[in-house]
Amino acid sequence: MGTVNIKILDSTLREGEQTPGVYFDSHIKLAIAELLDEIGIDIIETGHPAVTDEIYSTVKMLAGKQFKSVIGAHARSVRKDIELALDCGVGFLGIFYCVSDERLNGVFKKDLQDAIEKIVTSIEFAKKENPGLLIRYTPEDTVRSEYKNVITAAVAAVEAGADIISIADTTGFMVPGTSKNMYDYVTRLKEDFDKRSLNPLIAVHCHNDRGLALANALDALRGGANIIDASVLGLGERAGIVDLAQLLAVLTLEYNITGWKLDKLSDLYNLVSTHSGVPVPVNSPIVGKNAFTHCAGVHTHAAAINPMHYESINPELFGKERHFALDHMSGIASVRFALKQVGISDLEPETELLVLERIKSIGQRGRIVELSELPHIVETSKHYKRIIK
Ligand code: HCA
Ligand code: CU
Repeated sequence: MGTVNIKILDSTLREGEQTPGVYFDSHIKLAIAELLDEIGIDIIETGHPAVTDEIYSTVKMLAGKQFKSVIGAHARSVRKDIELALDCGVGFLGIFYCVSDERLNGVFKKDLQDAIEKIVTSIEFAKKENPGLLIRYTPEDTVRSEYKNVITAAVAAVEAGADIISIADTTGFMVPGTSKNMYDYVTRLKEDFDKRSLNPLIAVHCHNDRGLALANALDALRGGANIIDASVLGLGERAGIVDLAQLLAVLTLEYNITGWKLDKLSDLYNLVSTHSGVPVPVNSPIVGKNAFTHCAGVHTHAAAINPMHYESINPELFGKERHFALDHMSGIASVRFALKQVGISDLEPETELLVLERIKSIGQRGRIVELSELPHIVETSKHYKRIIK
């Protein structure tokens, strides 16, 4: 794959806090933002200042830091929300409003023209107050709304001063390769802007209800999207959104995008996991405990000779180490590899076999042998005598 120009927006502090029960204290938000900045994230969406005083103060505090990342806030299309966000001194403002007839008529008792008026007034006001502000407009639930409503509102938003239009798959409805896919959506939207000589950046916000958030985001990228939203652990409403570590991994490996400090991802995930109470799944790509751990004897034997037999991602790229799990599946290659890791190299072959036997026996009882146990297992094996032949 060739090189692409893509920006990453992290929404752990905004969308991520919409995970039921998740709230990050101000100082934890600061610690998370520092890591996101260090990793090299382009835009950090830090919250919706109109929600509480504490969120307002935290957004303002983060906007005042000398980060390389642009600090962003979220706002409804209402004057009060926008004033609060402007007051925080953010460099990015995400404004959202729905455009589907059903939602407008059913929930807001308004029509599309009313909605567009609100959107345009909000954007014009924000741009006038701060001409350097990066403004994104999102037609909420974009992909399930009438396309003619989306394009009408989006064109009005860009003409009013919006720099970015975000395509929100608010309910994780899209499926690559079917008639409802992000590639076609982005392509069509870009063509329609082109026809009007408008050229906003296109962002995509993909929810994970069908487990396809990352696949949809990559499909959108292929269609020419410029910004992808993600969050740590994919946190967000319901099944969440695109997982940040997985996104950065794919972009690094397949699109030759460099410059991110990928070795900081584990610290970031541990921090967010601790303070959100959401565990990092053991089988999570890149950051999961098992992500670079080989288990079955056949695998460990081949991987000990050359890891690439059973790996398509080098753990070192993420500051991680390869492990061989010690359990009932282990073979002698796993044992030798693990012994080397704990600095034991001169064992008699018979003792090695005894160590393997012990490990398999413990594994059969449903437990993994930790590396730290190994020296003690070796020691007891050295003293083990087979008295029944
Ligand atoms: C929300 C919905 C949103 C908005 C995305 C955006 C979505 O939480 O209000 O403003 O770009 O998924 O549509 O997260
Ligand atoms: Cu969302």
